[in-house]
Amino acid sequence: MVRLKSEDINRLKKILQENKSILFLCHHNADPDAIGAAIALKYLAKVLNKSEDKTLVISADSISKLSKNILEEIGEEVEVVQYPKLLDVVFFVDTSNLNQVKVDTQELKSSTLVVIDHHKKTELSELCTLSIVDEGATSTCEIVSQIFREMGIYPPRDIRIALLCGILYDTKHLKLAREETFQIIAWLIRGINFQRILSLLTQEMDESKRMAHLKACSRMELREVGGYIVALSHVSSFEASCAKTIVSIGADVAFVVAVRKREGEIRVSGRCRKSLARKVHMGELMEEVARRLGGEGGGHREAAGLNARYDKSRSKEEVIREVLDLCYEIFKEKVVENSGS
Ligand SMILES: [Mn+2]
Repeated sequence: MVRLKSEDINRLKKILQENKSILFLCHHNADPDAIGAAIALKYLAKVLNKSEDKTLVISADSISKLSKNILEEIGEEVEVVQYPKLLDVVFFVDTSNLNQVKVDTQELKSSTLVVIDHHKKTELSELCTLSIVDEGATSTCEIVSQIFREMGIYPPRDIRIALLCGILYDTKHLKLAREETFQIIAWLIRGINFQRILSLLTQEMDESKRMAHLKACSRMELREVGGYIVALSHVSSFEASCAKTIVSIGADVAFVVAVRKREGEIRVSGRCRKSLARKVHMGELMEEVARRLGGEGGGHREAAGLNARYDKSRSKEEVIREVLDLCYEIFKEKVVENSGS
């Protein structure tokens, strides 16, 4: 079961009942899990607060293609904007870190903050009045579905479609599902065609993404440490997808850097095989690399990332080299640290 404290459920209910101006904020490039959970939470706010003049807004600085499919299917709207207007209550949905959103952090101080997420807890939780974070849950949609169950509210079909899409997406079409994931799905799916959900989550890969994968592979450098194959590469975008692809074709761990000159930003994505994730936590590793780069990072055991500022006076090549070396060095430290255990 998703571990929800009844005290947290009651506090959530109270926040939704007592406020009529709520922003549901999704992370950058909001995926179906973030969007599904935000849509469902917005619905929950709508049913719990009966006042006529409510302002309930879902916002993200960008949303993924699949998320657009889902929004179109169920006729829901999301505000796509950077630095959204903050409302009395701000929910961080499927978001563990302030770096994953573009918000005015000063202005945040005057809102009541809530985080609902399944990533590793960060200091964002401490800023929030209410934090419902379960690292064991496979998706934020699984947590939100459980909230509905515990409140005794059965969501309408469109909301259940959105939640199912989020669960299916984050479990990689159920490959990562747990027993309780299936229980939640059985509860949600009444009258819904499962193949329809799968088709909403299917799309042709963009040419630009295919190109990024190919470039990441052709630029790849391989190193070995402790019997593990470490792949290092760089692209200008799709770094997460590239890292995932490199692991899928044979590396034990992949670090892919993207330096974005225009945004003045360095992004790194790290992925590793499941067997290696038992030894090295990529989220912790990325947190450590980020600390050295003066940025912020984190994530799951097998997949993690970081953002840091890019000093424009330095060449891109030099920065890429330095960041990849740093990832490799810290990975090596972690492997050596854990090899005795
Ligand atoms: Mn998620």
